[in-house]
This record gives sequence, structure tokens and C-alpha cells, in this order.
Amino acid sequence: MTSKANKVNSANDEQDTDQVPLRLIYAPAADLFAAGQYGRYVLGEIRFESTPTAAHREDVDYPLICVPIPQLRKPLVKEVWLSPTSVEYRQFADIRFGTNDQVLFGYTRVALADTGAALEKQIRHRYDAILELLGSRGYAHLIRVWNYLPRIGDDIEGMECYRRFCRARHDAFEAFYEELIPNLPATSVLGSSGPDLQMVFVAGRSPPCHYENPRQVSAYHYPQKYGPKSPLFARATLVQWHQEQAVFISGTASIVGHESQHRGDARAQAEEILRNIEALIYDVANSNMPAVPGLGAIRHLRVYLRNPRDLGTVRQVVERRLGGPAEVIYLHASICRQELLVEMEALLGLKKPA
Ligand code: 3EB
Repeated sequence: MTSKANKVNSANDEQDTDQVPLRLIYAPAADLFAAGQYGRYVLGEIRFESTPTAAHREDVDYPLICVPIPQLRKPLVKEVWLSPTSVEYRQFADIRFGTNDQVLFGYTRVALADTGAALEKQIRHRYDAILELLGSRGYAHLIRVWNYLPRIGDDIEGMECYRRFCRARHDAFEAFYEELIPNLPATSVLGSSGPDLQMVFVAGRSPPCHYENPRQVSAYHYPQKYGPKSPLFARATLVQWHQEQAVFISGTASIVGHESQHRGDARAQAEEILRNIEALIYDVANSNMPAVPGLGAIRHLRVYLRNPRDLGTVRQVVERRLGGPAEVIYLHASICRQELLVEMEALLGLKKPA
């Protein structure tokens, strides 16, 4: 039996209420989840390619997301987010989403406009729609957001695209929430080579716990030199699901305090990032459980590289530092500050002591 079949079978057991409501697997890129009985247990599928390949042109109910940031290493995989119970699929405005009794998994995309004012308006409207959807369906709490932003580092009429993104997101969050900081989810923003802004998000019914990194200034307190409105996100978000805790670690770069470190040195940046993630894990774990295996708690790691030529160097660092059962994928994407060559994000599973 393949490991995929094992995992899907366990997701298939509707009797077991101890199942976590959202489970990530890395499946072979060529697998067809839509076909057959497993399709209705898929909350969403993320492929790292610009369009579905010929073998994948079947219609699916669930959010099928093709992000045009190529994977740099074989075997090619895709992310499949599974529900233990069958999923209900809906659409609201331009958002496709699936729900089970505890989480909502959503996806939206829009061809990004050319002018600064127009693209900020688009971003604002997408965030407005997401927040309205979540509030109205009872999944009011954002847990995790991924943003894939075209032209992320480009100057658009005198302001960098990423800074415009931050301003639009800031305006949407500020208009929606009475209190900002307790509501900010774990987030990533990466460059995309396609024409579309793509946003993927997970929300839940009860409030998760958000964490900041002891080695980094909170992004919402970054000084003005990084843009007129600060980036609004948490460094990590923890959700308690039955006996298991899931920790979503935001996109993490080689930033200490608020300054980028190790300009031009991908190896040193990778090492700094893993120190940042390690410090964050110890902080999250300290307030929840006494003994935690540090980086060994990472189950899934996504590594984004600005330059494919740094793959070998960064892989060496990652493999030396990560013990445990982590599955790692390497992706080619640009990162928000020009001098940053590497960014990493992680998903951890922590078992609660019995
Ligand atoms: C940083 O720490 C690096 O704007 O939502 C990482 C994760 C970064 C999320 C965001 C930005 C964001 O500032 C960039």
C-alpha cells in the first residue's frame, strides 16, 4: 500500500471525532485526488505549476490552486489539504471555499491591475470579501494566509508593489477589526511569475493563539522606512485540535530585529532563518508544553529561493539542521526585500502530553 493510500484511508474514517480537521500531505504531483471516492475529503489542492497538466484537466469541486512558482527538486509533489469528514463546497463573490465543521479553506485570484491605485483597490476588495465571508459563515478567525503577488519587487509609480500590498491589507484589516493585533494570522507573501494575485487561506470557528518571534521586531511595529503602512501578520499561529496542536509558522526570512542580515550569502541567510524558526518554536512550546524537539517538530517545510543556483547550499543547511520526519519542498520565488535570497515557512504538529 502506498503512503498516500494510508493517509487518505485514515482521513476517510468519519467515526473518529479525534481526527484533526485539516491535515496536509505532500502527494505525488501526478496523483488524481478528484477521481473516485477521495475527492470529497479534499479541502484544497495546491500545485506548483502555472496550469494543470493534460492529465489534470478533470473538473473538481474543491479549490484547485496552481501557483506558478516552480519546484526545484524532484520528486514533484503537490499539497493536498484533507478533511476527516466530507467537505461542503461553496462560492462567495470570487472566493471558492470548502468547509467542514471546524475549518474553512478558501481561494481567490485576480489578474493584478497595472496602476498602483487600481491594484491596491483590488487587494483591498479581496481582503474585504474574505473578512466578510468569514464573519458571515461563522469561521471568524483567520489562522493562515498565503499571498502570491505578481511584480512583488517592482516599482509601481514610485512605490514598491509589496508596500502597496501592505497598505491595502492594512486598510482592510483596520476597517474590519476593532483590535488589530489579536486577529493577525500567520502569513506568507511571495512573488509570483504569473499575472494573478492568488490568495489561499484557512480560518476556524474558535480563536487560535498568535505568537511573535523573540529575535524579531513584530512586523506590525516595523519602522516607516519599510513602507507607509506596516505588514500585518503574526510570526506563528497555534490551533488546538483535540489532542494535537498545529503550529503554522509564517514566511520567515533572514531578519533580526527589523534588519535583513547576510546580504549576498544564501548559506548564512538559511542558517539565520532556522535560528529564527527555532527560537519561535521554543517560545510557542514553552507556553504550551514543557518538552519540545525544536526544529524536530517540523512536519512540513517550504523553502523559497530567489535564485535556483542556491539550492545545493541551502539544502545542505536544511538537512543538517532538521532532525525528525520533516518533508521539505524547494520553490523558486522572489521575496519581498531585494536583498533576501531565502524564505522558509513551516507546519508543525505537536502532540499534547496525555
Ligand atoms: C519579514 O519578516 C519577511 O507581509 O505578510 C514574511 C511573512 C514577510 C509575511 C507579510 C512578509 C509577510 O518581514 C517578509
